[in-house]
Order: sequence, then structure tokens, then C-alpha cells
Amino acid sequence: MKLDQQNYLERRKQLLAQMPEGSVMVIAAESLKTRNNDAEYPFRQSSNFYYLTGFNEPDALLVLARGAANLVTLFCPPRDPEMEIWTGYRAGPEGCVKRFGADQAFNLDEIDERLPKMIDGASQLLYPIARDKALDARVKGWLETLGRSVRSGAVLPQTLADSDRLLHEMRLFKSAAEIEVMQRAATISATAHCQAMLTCKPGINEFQLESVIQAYCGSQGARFQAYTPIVAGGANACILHYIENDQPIADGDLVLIDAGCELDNYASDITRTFPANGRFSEEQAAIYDLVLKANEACIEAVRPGTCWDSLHQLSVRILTQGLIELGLLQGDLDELIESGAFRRFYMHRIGHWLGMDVHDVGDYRVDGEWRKLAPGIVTTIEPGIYIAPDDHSVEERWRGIGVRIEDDVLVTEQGSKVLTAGVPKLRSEIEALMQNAG
Ligand SMILES: [Mn+2]
Repeated sequence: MKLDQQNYLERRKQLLAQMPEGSVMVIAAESLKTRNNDAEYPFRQSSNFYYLTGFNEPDALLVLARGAANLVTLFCPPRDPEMEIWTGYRAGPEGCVKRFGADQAFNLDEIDERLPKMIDGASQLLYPIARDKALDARVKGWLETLGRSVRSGAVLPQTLADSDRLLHEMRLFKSAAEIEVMQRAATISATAHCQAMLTCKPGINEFQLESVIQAYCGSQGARFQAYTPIVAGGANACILHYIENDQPIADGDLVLIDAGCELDNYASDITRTFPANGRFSEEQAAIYDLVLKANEACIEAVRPGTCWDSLHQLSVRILTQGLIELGLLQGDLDELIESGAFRRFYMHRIGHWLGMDVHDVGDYRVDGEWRKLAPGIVTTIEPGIYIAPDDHSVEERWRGIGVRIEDDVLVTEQGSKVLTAGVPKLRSEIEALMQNAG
């Protein structure tokens, strides 16, 4: 499932319309990264570049010029029949015009000659300032070249501006086509989590469950995960970014899996926590139901107009109240919230924007105020409670329990839609699913 060229064309049009008259924007593609010696990591395009082009080759450069007639230029690796035998087909400049909708396209090695001319006299030069050392250096070089030609009539751009302000605001609001891809990614990941629950039994290793997730997603066409999966048995769940995934899972452990596939460069992001043996203990159940209560209440609160921070505050209030009721915190609810005492058990925030990047772009504060949710935004809702295995301030029976429940939620005109509803989260549903495995 992929977006078509019409989507990318529309985005460039929309972006150009927001750029100042006479301005030029430069967006660079990602480069291949070395894994070891001459082996490379699988290529992952820059999200910004892919968002505007759908072009999946390394080292390319997009130049958008806003003028009487807007001009879209791509620089790309040249065709090279001999190299293509080894590394596969390249579009080349001709393909960039024909298949990727550029008005004009050139070989990469012409960048330093052509770019200074393209930004000569621009009202503004937009690019991701100080994000990419190589691009920063290139821009400086083009400006120096231009600076050397002022006596021949060259004019430096009047201002430099950060391209992310316009681009990231656009990326925050998902179109119907994007939502379709994100729903598909979420559905694949949801089923993958179900597969892991069905496969799990005491004694299995964390990496075996990780491979179940990866194999299922891959079999559905989502070859890559959006981030390194977390598969944490028992107290490993209390390490928030645990990715060793190499320990055996014991009878009586909970298993926390935070994993989501990527599809056409769109992320999904799901966490479920379930008992390795298919039955929650009393303490595990108490913590689980509290986290689920916060998860459901926050999802319920997702709708246009809801303040982003209020979702976090809601989760803090519910979890702190519950921790008091379980005897894990002592004192007055408001004071425990005020003092941040809950952070010993809930140390992260309620969620993050989701899109082409798992922690997606887009400001959380606008003009000094927390952003209000609006249709097209996708956010995760992921409350959690983590009781460290060496926390002697609580009774031993609670120690080492870590629970997080994470869903991907789209803000709609009417309220919200949970994209990750395909994997159960009620205790009774999880236990029923795991009984069926036997
Ligand atoms: Mn997340």
C-alpha cells in the first residue's frame, strides 16, 4: 500500500503556496549509512524528503522555488548501467521528471554549479537549519560562491529561515490517504501483537517473541519496524527503552511488548502487557486495570479542542489516585501530584504525535500555549506504571511489575478513532485469547 504521485504533487503545491514570494526551499534526501566495513543499513529515506517526493533514492536534493511560475527541481544520482547491475535501478534525471513530477532534474554532480544560481536574488532561503551538518556546509558553500560574484550582479538571499516550521505543521495533519496507510500499518502491528500473545509460554526467550512480531509484519509487506521493538519479560519492563530482548521469560512474569511496523514510511506504535502463562496474578491485575483505566479515560478525552497537556494531566490524576488506593503512595492526591511523587512509578508523558516518524514532527506548544487537538492529528496514548525491582518503599509483592498500554488514536471531526483496536486490552480478552492458544 503506497501513496501515489498525486499526493506528493498536492503537498508540494500546498507548501509552495505557503512559502514567501521569491523564496527557495532546499530539502535533502538521506544518505546510506555504514553498518560495518562495507555493509550498509537498509536505506530509509528522510521523512521530509519522502513526504514531498515519494522518491526513495539516497543523496538526492529537492529545490522548491516560489515565483511567478513555481519551479520544482530534483537533483539525483545519475543513471549508471554498470552500477545498476549491482545496486538496482535508478530513476536518473529523466525518471525524476517523468515519474516523480519534477519540472526539471539534474545529476547530483551539478549541484554546486547550479544551486548558487537558483538562490541568487531569493527573498528567503529555507532549509532545515543546523539539523544536517553536511547540508549546513553545502549551503554555506553556495552562499560563499554567490558572495564572490556580487560585483557581477549576484544578490545573496535576504534571509535564511528554517524549513521545518512550514513542513512540520503540514506533516502533523494527516490526509485521508495517509490515514489509510497508517490504519493498515496499525492493523498489521495489532495482529502481530496477537501472534506474540498466542506464541508466548513460560521459558520462551524475549527474542523469540520479537521474531514472531517481525515475521508477521514482514509477511504482510511491512519489512521494517518503525523503531527497535521492546520485548521485556518481568522486571525488564521497568527499563523504559529495554531493547536487549535476550532473556528467558519466566512463569509468572508479565511480558511488555512495545512494537510497531512501518508501511510506506508511516509508523505504528503499540504496547501491550500480558502474563507469560496466560493468567494475571492479583497484583499484576491491580496495576494492569489501573493503567487500562487511564488509557481508556485519555482516549475518551481525545477530540477536537482538547488541550494536549490536559491528556497528560488526566493520566497523572487517575494513576496517582489508583496508586493511593493500592497503598503504593501515601498522602493527599493533589499534594502527590504537585510534588511529582507519582513520577517514581510514571516517569514519561502520556504520548506523542505519530506519523512518518514514530515520534512525529509538529509543535506541542503553539504561541506559548499547549496545542489543542484537531482533526487529522494522530497521537499515541500510552500510560504506564513501573515498580522498580529494588524499590523497598513498597511491599515485595509489587516489585518488578511494569505495565504500559499504548494505542494510536486519530482525532476526527466527531471525536476520535482508535487505529489499534485490533489487539485486545481487557484482561478477560487477553486471557481468553491466550487460553485458545493451548
Ligand atoms: Mn510510543
